[in-house]
Amino acid sequence: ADIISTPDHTVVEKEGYLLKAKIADGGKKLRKNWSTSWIVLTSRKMEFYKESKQPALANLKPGYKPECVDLCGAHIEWTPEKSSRKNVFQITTMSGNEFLLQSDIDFLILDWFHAIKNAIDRLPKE
Ligand code: I3P
Repeated sequence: ADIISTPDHTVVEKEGYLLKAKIADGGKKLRKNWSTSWIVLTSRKMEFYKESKQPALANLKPGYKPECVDLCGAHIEWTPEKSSRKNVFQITTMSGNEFLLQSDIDFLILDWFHAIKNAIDRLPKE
């Protein structure tokens, strides 16, 4: 496969659609609201883009910024108790943001879990 490079020259390790729910912001609980997100994983961060029939166009609107998650010092764990859906894991950032990610497709969510876990394990813890 081609190596895809972002404008800041970080290599995209994985990208694709998952269901996402942000459940805490800076330690403050949020109401759970699942939505489909286009997710881009690089060595030290994840970006969540809004879903759209034309994702490239919607996300290139002037001023649009994807939600960016710093994986440095983050935790990842399976959290079956946090949802009635299957295949849910949680990412918790150093800043106290919590995201649930989900897919009904077993191999797909496993691939994502291991890709994110590997990225976290390669990074310094703080
Ligand atoms: C929530 C919504 C979520 C559900 C959540 C509900 O209701 O139905 O889909 O999470 O369950 O509270 P509302 O839209 O009224 O906020 P799951 O789909 O992950 O089960 P929860 O409160 O048990 O997290």
